[in-house]
Amino acid sequence: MMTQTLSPGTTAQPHGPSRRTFLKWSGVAAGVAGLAATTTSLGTPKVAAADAEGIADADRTVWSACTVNCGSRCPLRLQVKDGTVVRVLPDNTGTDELGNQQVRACVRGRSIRQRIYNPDRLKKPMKRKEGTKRGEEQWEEISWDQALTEIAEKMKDIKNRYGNEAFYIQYGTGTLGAVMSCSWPPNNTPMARLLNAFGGYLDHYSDYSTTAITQAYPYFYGTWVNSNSFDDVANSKLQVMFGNNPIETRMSGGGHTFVTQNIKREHGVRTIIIDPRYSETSVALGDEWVPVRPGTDAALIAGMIYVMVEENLHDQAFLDKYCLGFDEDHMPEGAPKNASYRAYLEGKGADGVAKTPEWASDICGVPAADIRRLAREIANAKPAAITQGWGPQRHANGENTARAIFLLACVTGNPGIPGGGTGAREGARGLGVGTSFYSEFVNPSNKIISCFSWLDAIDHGPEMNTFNAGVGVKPEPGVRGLKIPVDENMQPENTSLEVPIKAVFQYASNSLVNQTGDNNESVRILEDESKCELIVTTDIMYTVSARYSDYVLPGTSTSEEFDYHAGANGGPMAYGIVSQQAIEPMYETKSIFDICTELAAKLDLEQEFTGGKSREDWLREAINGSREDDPALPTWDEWKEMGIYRRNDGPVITMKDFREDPEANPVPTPSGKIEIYSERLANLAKAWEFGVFRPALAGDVLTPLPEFVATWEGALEARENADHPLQVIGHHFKGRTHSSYGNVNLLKEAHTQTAWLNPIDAEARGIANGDAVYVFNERGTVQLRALVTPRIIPGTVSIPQGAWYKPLPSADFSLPAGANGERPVDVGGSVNTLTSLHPTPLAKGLPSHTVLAQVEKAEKGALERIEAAYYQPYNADTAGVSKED
Ligand SMILES: Nc1nc2c(c(=O)[nH]1)N[C@H]1C(S)=C(S)[C@@H](COP(=O)(O)OP(=O)(O)OC[C@H]3O[C@@H](n4cnc5c(=O)[nH]c(N)nc54)[C@H](O)[C@@H]3O)O[C@H]1N2
Ligand SMILES: Nc1nc2c(c(=O)[nH]1)N[C@H]1C(S)=C(S)[C@@H](COP(=O)(O)OP(=O)(O)OC[C@H]3O[C@@H](n4cnc5c(=O)[nH]c(N)nc54)[C@H](O)[C@@H]3O)O[C@H]1N2
Ligand code: SF4
Ligand SMILES: [Mo]
Repeated sequence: MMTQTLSPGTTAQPHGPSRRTFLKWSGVAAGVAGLAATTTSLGTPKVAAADAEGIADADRTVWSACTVNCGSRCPLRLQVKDGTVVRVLPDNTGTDELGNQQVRACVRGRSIRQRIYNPDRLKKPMKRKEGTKRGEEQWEEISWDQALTEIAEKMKDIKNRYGNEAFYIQYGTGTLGAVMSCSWPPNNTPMARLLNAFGGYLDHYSDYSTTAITQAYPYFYGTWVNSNSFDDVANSKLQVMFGNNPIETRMSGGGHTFVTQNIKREHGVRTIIIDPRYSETSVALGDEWVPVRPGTDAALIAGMIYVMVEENLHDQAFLDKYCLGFDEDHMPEGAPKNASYRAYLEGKGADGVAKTPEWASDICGVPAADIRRLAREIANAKPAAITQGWGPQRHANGENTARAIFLLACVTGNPGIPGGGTGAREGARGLGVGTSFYSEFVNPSNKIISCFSWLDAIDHGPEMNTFNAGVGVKPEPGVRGLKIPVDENMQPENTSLEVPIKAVFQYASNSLVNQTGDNNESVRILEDESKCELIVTTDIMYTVSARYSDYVLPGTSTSEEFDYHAGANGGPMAYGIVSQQAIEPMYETKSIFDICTELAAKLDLEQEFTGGKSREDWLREAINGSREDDPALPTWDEWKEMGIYRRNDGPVITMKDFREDPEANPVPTPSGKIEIYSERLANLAKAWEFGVFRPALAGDVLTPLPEFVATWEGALEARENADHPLQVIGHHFKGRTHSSYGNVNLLKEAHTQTAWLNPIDAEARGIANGDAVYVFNERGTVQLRALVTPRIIPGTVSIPQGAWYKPLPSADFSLPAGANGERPVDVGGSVNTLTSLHPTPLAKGLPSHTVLAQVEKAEKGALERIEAAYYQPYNADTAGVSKED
């Protein structure tokens, strides 16, 4: 295949849904003069007429924020009239200058009214009716008092029978951008404070974003490091992005989008994007797109480094001074012979294969001549900013891919200098606002599992330990990831779980079903209530995950609360937002602070939970207290007025101290150097067990070097698998933040859920742009529209992740041969209907972008069915709700 450069104009667009035209509707509404706002329980209040500065006779304009987990964080000015949000205005402070920029909300934040006033909003506490199964959606509306009394009783009972390590706080990022309503990390959530007072809970390490890379870091750089910030690319001769798509994943106008485009415009730095897709970032910033098969970056990198070494273009001085493991002269004592990266390249290692560009090309799909050319260009551009997004590591053996990209930055001598970088994701400036609310109680349990292991811990917790499932002990505060203690000979120690997870608390999370993986299998495990006995979900929406819960508690949204939100923009600007409550809590919703306070009272822990302070007391204290370390910060009262506070702290140059003096400032690896060969990984590899709970698969291996590993359902298996020959990835998508905003019709119309398919693959299957297709494997089947586009490498399909799982009985479909008729058909198009729960080897993390499947054109009439389901609310009113009052 050719390395190609596309212009955005060549993208074919499928026909959008035609049943309703929300965009047209909103266009008309905006042209009408005067104000009319009415709230109904179903649907957004209708608003007419507003100019850029909003509606003239609104009662007030309130600083609020969009705080979902897109990695940006945007202030919103909500105009309120008669207790209703009638208009959403963007930031009107700051300038167009880098470091002082306006933080303009993206298309999602601007449509937040459609989330506040959404038909899916949860209104009252609900309980699964006695005698019905999880997922049957037979709900009883109950009072808050009854809900919290029953939950407290069940908690006491579970604690008596299993102890505190049977309690789990589910991964959830819907409000991670808040302080008092924070949803992640678990130990920074109100529920954690309550559970700590109650005796503790089983914690998790890492996150769904970065499980593999988080565990790759300790064995390479010793700890998590960022790369330099994007504004420092002004000092670079070349920018290389591996699976990094900030234009779509950091969409805020004040954020990475602004910074990257500003630098590109001002400095014209040549930018190479390595991605299976011609991403939005390729469109906006890319000078060259290098289409790579998913999961094969480590092979591409080995091929490039082979050329660099062959032509002596690598930075040997950097490798000698700062790294261990590149060549045989720089290995830890006691390492076997020919275990260095150079030996691996030269075919002297265990596999006996030289990592020539031809070898790499066969795996990754980039022509050998291009690999040679890219190797020369990247090595000769001094300095070069090499970054990775988190797509490359969200794969089976993504740990090695992450380390391979770090390695490329090291071989070219880039860490620790302006214009260079570490090969990690870009750094950013932040403000140090913190609260003691979450640190007053320490979790009495020291055990920790991977964020992705909770279904295993429900299913077979007491059999899990460090070696077979990555159970670990908590690292020191401030350190991310898993700690595996080692003895004096650097041999790992084993830690076991004692009890299964029996109670799951899920807040601002749709990870019970939609966001974890293998939706159908997740449902199967959750349906067995002898396993997990209590599932409590607090959300603003009636989500897929709510459907499989025992108690569903209606939460308030950001517009119904006040809070602090830390911002990050990939550049020199540090900022934070103080939001104000714009409207009264809708229906019977409550904030998570109030829910936990009332639950604490039922457990006789109210005083411990609140510490005798109100939510506002805690927040005021957090902000005013942070001024002791950083006196430039505004006071709580000042910040409430100004909404957003920003300042220019200059570019981030990561590992500068280490670069300047590695003896005085060693990295926290055992050797104090960057470890290209990791002795700890070599030792772990001997102790690690695969195949205990599920069959061991290709790629389940720990290697001391950042080698390419051929994995299950990877690019090489795709060739052998006649039934499921296509690789499937699920990129993060502008229409949603995961599943959040996934039920906003305006956004659904503007950004239709489609499966990206290359014309070569489409033609071979008789599929035209806009056709309805099945995408299926043995784990499940989705039905959605095809987007036939040269913007994706042949052999790969991308289904944007986060769409709402909508399973329908497969008997109602004409399933293609080879699809699993035992499982339903998901007409919502959730890529997690296809993904696997098989964890990555070291981190036990998400392999979300490692999937094989087949695509076939769907039967006549399928398009109509998809359209019918597309805008249908998921709401509880359509489920079997019995109302007591
Ligand atoms: N609009 C929007 N923005 C978001 C989110 C969202 O849902 N919507 N989610 C937010 C969150 S929580 C996170 S963690 C981040 C996620 O940010 P990322 O993890 O960086 O996002 P992805 O889309 O998974 O991957 C980035 C790119 O990697 C590519 N890719 C996939 N596999 C490979 C591979 O093997 N090699 C290479 N070189 N590229 C590969 C994808 O095509 C994609 O373009 O985004 C955040 N921002
Ligand atoms: N296949 C595949 N799966 C993936 C990924 C992938 O790339 N591919 N990416 C993974 C990543 S990186 C992540 S971070 C996870 C994200 O997974 P989740 O953290 O589960 O993210 P969301 O789906 O956005 O769910 C957030 C929930 O919070 C709720 N919420 C939003 N705002 C509020 C609020 O103000 N109050 C309350 N009470 N609730 C609120 C929303 O309604 C929503 O149900 O998904 C992961 N899943
Ligand atoms: S989704 Fe992200 S970029 Fe968009 S408004 Fe919200 S915080 Fe800002
Ligand atoms: Mo994420």
